[in-house]
Amino acid sequence: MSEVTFTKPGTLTPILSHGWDHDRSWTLDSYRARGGYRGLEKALTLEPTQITDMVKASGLRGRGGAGFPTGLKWSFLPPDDGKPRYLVVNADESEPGTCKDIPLLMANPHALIEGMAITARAIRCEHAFIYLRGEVAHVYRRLLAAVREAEEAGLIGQGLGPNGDFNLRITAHAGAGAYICGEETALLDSLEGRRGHPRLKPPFPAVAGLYARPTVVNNVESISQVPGIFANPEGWFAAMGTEKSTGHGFFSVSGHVNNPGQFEAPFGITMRELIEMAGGIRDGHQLKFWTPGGSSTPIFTEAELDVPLDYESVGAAGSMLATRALQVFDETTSVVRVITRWTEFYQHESCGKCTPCREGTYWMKQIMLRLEAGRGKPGDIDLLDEIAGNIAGKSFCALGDAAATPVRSGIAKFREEFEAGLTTPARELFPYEASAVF
Ligand code: L3W
Ligand code: SF4
Repeated sequence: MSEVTFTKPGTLTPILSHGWDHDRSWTLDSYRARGGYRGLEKALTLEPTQITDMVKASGLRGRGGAGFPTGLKWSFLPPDDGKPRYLVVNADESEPGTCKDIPLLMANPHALIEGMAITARAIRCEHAFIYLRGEVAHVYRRLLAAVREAEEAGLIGQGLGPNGDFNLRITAHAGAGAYICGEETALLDSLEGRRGHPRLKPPFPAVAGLYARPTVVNNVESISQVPGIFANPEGWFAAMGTEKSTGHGFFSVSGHVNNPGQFEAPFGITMRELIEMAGGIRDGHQLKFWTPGGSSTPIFTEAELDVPLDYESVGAAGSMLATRALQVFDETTSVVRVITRWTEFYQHESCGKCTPCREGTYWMKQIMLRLEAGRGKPGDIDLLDEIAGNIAGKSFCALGDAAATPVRSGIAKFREEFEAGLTTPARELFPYEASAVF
């Protein structure tokens, strides 16, 4: 099989995606042939605090959306009292446009298992969980097979390591397909067998998480990055990316480009470069808007194409890097239609626990549907903006903010299209056939 090649060598960094096109890349044999499990071998010779310190020094930040420093999160766990403490991997990938963890799990599940073993060693955990999005039965089967392979090869299990004191059991659990279960505390409720509702924080999971015990919750990509930090020379990870957003990650380019896909690159790459690597905007069309981090982040336009894609620069430009779900929309797209679909999604996924989100997402949906149909009422746009303003910052968890964000950002950047929705249906201004990608 050929190596992965890219149009711009040196700009992309196929590390986690290295070998994705190898025959049966997901097997233990293939992973080991690519150097897999060398990081764990090294980590097992270190003290837990040394492992955490190395992850801190790497600058690795959470890849699930918030970008919280990974090593710092591990260090929040209270001292070991001999009772259980847990690692939970958040594999409930569901944010619209976010599609990096599932291909990673399919092509390279052992990177996650090795990363879990190193993390477990660092936080002195003997039972770790993977909470997987419920709809992806094929990924669940692959994960179960990979965990079994690692057990049979003696990489995880009981009495392992140079001193025979490394014990780890991994349980993969499939959820039931609720977006809210990607919120870390709702995930923990769901894993405990309850309905997934966010918990009040603090206490953070690091102090009282699964079964009220200290728990680290990290995203699939975050944990899959850990082996590389130990298998490579010191400073390797921190040398990539920018000063505060170190390393590399997946940039998932979807929508109106010629070759959508996963592009693994150092932080600080720009959208202009990524669109070029994705074969450009589809032929004969121009960029209209894009999302830097999925549907929950303020939208960008051509003006932000050269913003370095790192947490600080995207934040300074008025949005969030979040999950690096870069959805591209060309001039055939109705902003109102896209935001209506996202609003329907958030309304459907709202868990109903708090009033601003439960009621507000429903009202926003009603207005967005009217505007999409060209039957908006006078005052609808200001009302919509006001409702979104009453959800953002006033809801119990981040889903409320997420629902309000695209609405407010759409009105701010494309108000004329919302105004057109008072009289003209989106399907007349932007025929669906013209904007469809597939
Ligand atoms: C201990 C403290 N731990 C913070 C931990 C906290 C969590 C992490 C980040 O949301 C974002 C959200 C979405 N002691 C701590 C502490 N922690 N202070 O640090 O916490 P937080 O609250 O900033 O973020 P979060 O609740 O984890 C994640 C955004 O991502 N997002 C992502 C969506 C992605 C999906 C998907 O499909 N993968 O849903 C999109 O925008 O809005 O801002 O672990 O415990 N003092
Ligand atoms: Fe549930 Fe929405 Fe409130 Fe979050 S913001 S707790 S999803 S109702």
